[in-house]
Amino acid sequence: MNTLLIVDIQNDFIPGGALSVPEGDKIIPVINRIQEKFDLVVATQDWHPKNHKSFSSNHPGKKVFDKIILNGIEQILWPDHCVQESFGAEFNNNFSTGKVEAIFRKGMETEIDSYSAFYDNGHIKSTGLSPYLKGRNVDEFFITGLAGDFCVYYSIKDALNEGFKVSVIEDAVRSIDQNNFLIIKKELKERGVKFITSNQLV
Ligand code: VGL
Ligand code: ZN
Repeated sequence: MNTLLIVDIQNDFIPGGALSVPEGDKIIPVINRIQEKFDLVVATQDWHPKNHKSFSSNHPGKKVFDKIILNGIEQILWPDHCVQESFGAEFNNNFSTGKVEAIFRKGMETEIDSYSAFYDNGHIKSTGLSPYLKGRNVDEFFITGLAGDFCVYYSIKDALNEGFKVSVIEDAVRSIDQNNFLIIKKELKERGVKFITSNQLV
């Protein structure tokens, strides 16, 4: 089963959004174009309650991008983003979702953040994505989306631990910090992750 995972193509991660990823909009036409090459397309959505503890606004005296320890785990404090049922949490209108068979939401527990499509950052709660993919006989998948240095990266690490093989479609990924992504790329390549461009898909 040729499978594509599309991470967080939501208004808040697109330029103009609350936590915008530089050039985040540029990957949408690529993602739209390649979906027809896949038998199974799955997407994720960051989906926070308004009182989520990853928001600096819920920590008086703290600023956006400050780091704190939240329930024993290092946490970057973000601007309010992807609040449930807000415009910012909606998929961007230019993103074609017709082929998306299932949507996995994450980040709903107020006390813990959840970057990965598979587990929260403390590995306490599963989203159900791993058993879903295994139930569809998927043992490898391609990944695209936002942000390369957070949700895409954490999703890949969890996927490797779950035994999946992963290929990153690099022209369909953008990061909050491109330098971070280059460091991540080196680490993931050493762990067997392939990096390709969309024109290499058959
Ligand atoms: C993300 C930071 C906070 C992401 C989500 O989708 O990469 N980053 N929430
Ligand atoms: Zn988030």
